[in-house]
Amino acid sequence: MKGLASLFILFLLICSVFGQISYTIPEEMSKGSLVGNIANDLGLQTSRLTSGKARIYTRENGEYIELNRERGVLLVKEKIDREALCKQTTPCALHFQIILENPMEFFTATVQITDVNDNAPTFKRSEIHFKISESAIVGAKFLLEAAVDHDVGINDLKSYELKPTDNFVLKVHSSNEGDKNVEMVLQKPLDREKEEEISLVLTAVDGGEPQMSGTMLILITVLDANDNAPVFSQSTYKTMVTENSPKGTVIVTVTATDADQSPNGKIMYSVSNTLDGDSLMFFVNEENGNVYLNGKLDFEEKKNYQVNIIATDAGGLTDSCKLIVEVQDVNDNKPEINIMSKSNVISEDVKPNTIVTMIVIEDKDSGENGKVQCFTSDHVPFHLKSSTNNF
Ligand SMILES: [Ca+2]
Ligand SMILES: [Ca+2]
Ligand SMILES: [Ca+2]
Ligand SMILES: [Ca+2]
Repeated sequence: MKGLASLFILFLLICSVFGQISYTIPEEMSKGSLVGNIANDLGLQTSRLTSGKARIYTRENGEYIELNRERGVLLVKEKIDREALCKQTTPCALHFQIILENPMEFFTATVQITDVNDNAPTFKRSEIHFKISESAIVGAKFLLEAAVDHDVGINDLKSYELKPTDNFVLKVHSSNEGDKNVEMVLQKPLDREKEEEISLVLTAVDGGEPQMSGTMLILITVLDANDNAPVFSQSTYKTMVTENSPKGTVIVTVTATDADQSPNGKIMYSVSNTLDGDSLMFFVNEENGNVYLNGKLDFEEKKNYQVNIIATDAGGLTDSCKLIVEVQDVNDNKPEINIMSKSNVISEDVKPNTIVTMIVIEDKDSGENGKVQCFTSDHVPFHLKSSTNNF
């Protein structure tokens, strides 16, 4: 093959006429399109092309161009795709010879193929997923995928755009090899409680006319961090309980909420210990906040209780509320009669309204329940008279 080529070159050298012609056409021209009027440009008659059996000789590049001897023109024989022919190499050109016989002549022809913006920048994937903690710090970087544009020059990839820009900004680094490294950088902290799913669109545009673009969807799932403490719906709960309520009675339900996701938002309730032992009288269900009576109340002994109830999330953040329990009296005490002094013997001539005995009446209940009325039996020669309180 090499021998043949050398022979051919030698043969060409023997033919003493040299000429050179160059055309420039855009890629993707349809079959039959005019490349150039070669007869005119080389100063040849079309009859000479016919008689000389003018033909194209090419050793590579396939047969993209044909010679029409009758018209003396070069035509597109097969649609040319610059990208397939030259990839990223520029300039892109077809080189061939036009050979004539009788006498033998040859001309060197070059057809330069210019790029048309017929490729949009494309991403390998249509979407990309990230899971990012809401505690991620500002400046945290996330590598994205670079887009590829098969065109060259201004028709190649020009820039990127990321939208929306609420939380992230785009950083594009160009390496020495010409590759572009695309990153998104956190510029405003995420908040799962506000936005749990974020979608962004990365757009790559080229510099062609008209401009072409490609997009990639960026889906971000914001992972929860324990950045919210539980909050009680009321800072103080007040309730009234009758003193005869049995142990286990639900006296109130406290509620706290936590904006975080489970387990950071899972709340456990507890009664805070107190020095005076008040806390022992109540018990809270750690899951639902129901507060139960945990002992026997006695209004006469203690009329109100105050305890703190704590809500704790799984991460140890807390809130507390005050629970004030007022004990209500019930009539559970009989009046008690105590005789303070008595005269065992009364003279028959004693004068009316003489005090014969002193009685003290006591009822431990209060209010109406503690009010006492005293009566004597009918038909006795005595009557009751109240002096001071209870006497
Ligand atoms: Ca192109
Ligand atoms: Ca392009
Ligand atoms: Ca929390
Ligand atoms: Ca959170």
